[in-house]
Amino acid sequence: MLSYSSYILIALAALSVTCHALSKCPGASGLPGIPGRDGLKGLPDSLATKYHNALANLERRLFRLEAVLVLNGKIRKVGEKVFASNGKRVDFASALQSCEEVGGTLAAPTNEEENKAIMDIVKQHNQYAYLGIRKGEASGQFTYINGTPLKYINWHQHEPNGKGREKCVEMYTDGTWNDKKCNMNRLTICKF
Ligand code: MMA
Ligand code: CA
Repeated sequence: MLSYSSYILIALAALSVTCHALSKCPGASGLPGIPGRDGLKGLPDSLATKYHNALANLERRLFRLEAVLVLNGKIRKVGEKVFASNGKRVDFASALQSCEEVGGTLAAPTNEEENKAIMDIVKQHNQYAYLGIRKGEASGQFTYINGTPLKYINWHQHEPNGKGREKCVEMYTDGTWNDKKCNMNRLTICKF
């Protein structure tokens, strides 16, 4: 049987995970994203302290797990974003599907630092990867999967050259991009 306070603790933990995912955590207590004792309004002091400490502990445990994954080369972190591959080479639609199935999407660099992080994974596997960029049916422009315009590009010299026949984009091992047909087998790299 769970106590009343356990339920609140679980709810707070869930809230914290959700707000981290949305990068919209409630403010301010020293630890980013963890409400301070006085941020837990309406709770008795002793409970607020308990919940604050429990959440701070969860954050330390998450930090530790992520550090191990980074150490082992399983993930790359850039700001709030995490990039990771399942090591599989599949067509564009299957790559996107496997990322979305686990709550991510196909990785698409929005700046040089992200491009480098994704390139490191491409190099690690020595396999070109599909990026989360495709040619819009209506606009004829390359956009992110969600349809928004590109903030950053890193085309290889003379690319894109597909003249509409190459609607997907692959990353080469030097980090430059090539427009490419969508039915090739390319490394899957997801963003979370
Ligand atoms: C291939 C194909 C194209 C790319 C050229 C570069 C011959 O076509 O990968 O997408 O632009 O190579 O030479
Ligand atoms: Ca091309």
